[in-house]
Amino acid sequence: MRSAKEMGIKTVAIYSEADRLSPHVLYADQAVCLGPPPSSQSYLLADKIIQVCLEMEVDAIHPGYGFLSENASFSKKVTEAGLIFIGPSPESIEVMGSKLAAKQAVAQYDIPLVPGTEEAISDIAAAKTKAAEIGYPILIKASAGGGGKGMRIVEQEGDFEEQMQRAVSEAQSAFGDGAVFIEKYITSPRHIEIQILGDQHGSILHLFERECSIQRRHQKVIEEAPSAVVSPEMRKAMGEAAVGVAKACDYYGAGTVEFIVDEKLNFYFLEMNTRLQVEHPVTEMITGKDLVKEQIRIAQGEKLSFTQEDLQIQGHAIEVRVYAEDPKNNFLPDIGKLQTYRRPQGPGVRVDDGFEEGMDIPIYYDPMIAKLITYAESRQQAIDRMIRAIDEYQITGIETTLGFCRFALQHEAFVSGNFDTKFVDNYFSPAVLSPTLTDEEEELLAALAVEFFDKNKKATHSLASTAASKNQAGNWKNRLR
Ligand code: MV4
Repeated sequence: MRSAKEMGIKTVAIYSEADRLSPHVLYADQAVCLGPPPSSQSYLLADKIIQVCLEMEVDAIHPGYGFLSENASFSKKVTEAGLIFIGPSPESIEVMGSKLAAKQAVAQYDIPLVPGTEEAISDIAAAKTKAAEIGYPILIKASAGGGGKGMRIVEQEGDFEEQMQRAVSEAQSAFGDGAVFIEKYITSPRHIEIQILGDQHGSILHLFERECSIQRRHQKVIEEAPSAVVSPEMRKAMGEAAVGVAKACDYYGAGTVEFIVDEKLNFYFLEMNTRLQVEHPVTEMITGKDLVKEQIRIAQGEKLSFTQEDLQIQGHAIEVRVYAEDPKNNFLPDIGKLQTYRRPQGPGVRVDDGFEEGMDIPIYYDPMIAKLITYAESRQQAIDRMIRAIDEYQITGIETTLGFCRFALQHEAFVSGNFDTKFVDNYFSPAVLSPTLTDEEEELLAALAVEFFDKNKKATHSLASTAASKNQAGNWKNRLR
């Protein structure tokens, strides 16, 4: 909406009853309530949304991310209603929504793929032969899956049949499509993706990579651009491969081509996301391009106003996702009221969020409450700035993943760039968030406690025994370093 406003375009927000006072509702020129909080009764009501748009005489729909943003039938209905869908064609969405169709579409384009089958497995004996050829461990994936859903690792031949049967029945019940295929399992990959922009006149460009390896259970936690391990040559090769993937489905709009990268820095195409992604701000920071404005211009039928050669990486950007989850309690969603909510500020800090102080975090949607982005000249400066911004962020009333992100950003593996998608499994445990004190620090705290005891009994109690004071001690310890 900010991008639209800068372009002189008026906006209409749609919202559910849970979001009546959300910033996006107050920011828009007009707002319409769709219905009760559950998304099945509000944000997923394709026909109702289109009907509202026709009544309000809007020109175009920006589908955001999540909800209906990658729904081919929605985008088709939007167009058929005479409205503009700010995104790719229904055909592109459809092809990339099927992992097998995507693999087949890119087959003529010389795109590196993980060794595996190009077609759905129908004959278990033949698949077993193929798996032996590829070598174990292998991964069974659901064609209709994505984002880690419907995957099964098979460590050895003896487990193949059983795992295959499970994968097929899981895919059938979860996606209504039992098609599965197999790939060599890359044990500890990095996740690196390329941002694409294509216009409706056949030009497709890439806006370099984002590294998204720091994730937990397929939920990204930290993203950055550029990647610490991608050389200019590798960037060029990945960029060209990504443009090839986009060409293979006649892509237009903003999109992301996802690769996994093995420890030898070989990269393989995995899937394409046919929407603007959550982590797009890091690309905006390093390229100076407003991706939402570009999406709108493309949807209006304009040609891209720049070439591949015009694009350059300037500086380094990092994004951390702030979830209302408790990292000390297995990342359980933590609902409640935002008692205190003060954003960090200052040079190179951007906050994209959806709440204000005093608001309740609803239970109905994704627990992500904000994205905190920092930008600086170098990677290390962007890290330092992010730690500074995390320390400035004041959130009380709910637990968040900020402390967990702080831990990750300071970790030697992150700082050196030597990490992969196993980072959280390898290094995180709740104990790292409650640092134990040195003897000297404990003595100091004890002395302080005695001092307070003399003055005020209540203060002693709160200093020595509440969880809050433990956190204080943790912060204080960090400051000593
Ligand atoms: C893989 C893989 C290893 N080998 N494919 C997970 C999300 C989905 N987009 C594909 N995923 C993976 N596919 C092969 N052949 C490992 C993953 C994977 C992963 C990929 C990217 C980011 C995080 C991940 C976490 C676990 C597994």
